[in-house]
Amino acid sequence: MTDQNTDDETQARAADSGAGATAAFQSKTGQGAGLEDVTPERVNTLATEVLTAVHDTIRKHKVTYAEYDALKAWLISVGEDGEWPLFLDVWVEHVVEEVANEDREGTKGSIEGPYYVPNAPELAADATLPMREDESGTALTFQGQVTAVGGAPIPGAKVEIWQADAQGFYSQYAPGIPEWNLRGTVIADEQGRYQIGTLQPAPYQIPTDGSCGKLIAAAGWHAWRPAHLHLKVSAPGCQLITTQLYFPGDPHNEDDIASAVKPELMLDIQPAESGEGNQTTYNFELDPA
Ligand code: MBD
Ligand code: FE
Repeated sequence: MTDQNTDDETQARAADSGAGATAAFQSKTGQGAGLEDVTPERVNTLATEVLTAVHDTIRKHKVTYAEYDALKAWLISVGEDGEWPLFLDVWVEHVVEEVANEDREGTKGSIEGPYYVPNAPELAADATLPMREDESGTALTFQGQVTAVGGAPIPGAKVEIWQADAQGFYSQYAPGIPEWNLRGTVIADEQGRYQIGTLQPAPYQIPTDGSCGKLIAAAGWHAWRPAHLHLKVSAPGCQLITTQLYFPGDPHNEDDIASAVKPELMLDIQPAESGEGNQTTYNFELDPA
């Protein structure tokens, strides 16, 4: 297939990210992925409705055998490329997240995506994320407070953060990056506060050289997500929230390929008081468990 993006310095590759994301998902869930926990009634209802929607689409658009075979070939290739996690997280997860979090009052959620790794190194409340000595990018101090809904501070809340570097690459999903680069588990102080030194991530283009890229090219879409920070914020007695934060002015805030931007998740970026780079404050409010 053709690779639309020739700038491979700043382009994630399917081979580097797909297999790793599939292996990580399988080690999280086991191969069976919980199907045994879903009742036959539920499987019957959902599988029947999804298949009926497919049948209706075929009738409505008079889908041909050529199109059916193209679909079959593409579905096979998604698995071969290890891109089922990427495909599902980009085009489906946002609705699962919407439903899962519809009753929350605290901080809005957003999708986890395929690149979370549990158990990143624990860091103190005032910390710098692990990064290379010559890590490039604009310095960013990310600070704030974790409270319960209503405002009570949560001492020792856990703030897990992971992000792409200034070239748009995630550690463990691109070659040559130290294992825990730009990943950390920050433990908030006794007032629930944290101050995290990091760098502004680049906008992220999902791999264009694999099956998801093939779909994007065939449909005439684009492959971009806006720059974002990923977070999981949690504390005993509270519901964990998985979310993302975004940077004002990013051209892809309006057309995120993963449909995961919400206005409540926009950062307010200011020049750093220290004079170096930028700073931003974002507070998290956790719903009770
Ligand atoms: C990402 O960085 C991401 O956050 C999602 C949801 C999908 C692909 C790449
Ligand atoms: Fe991401």
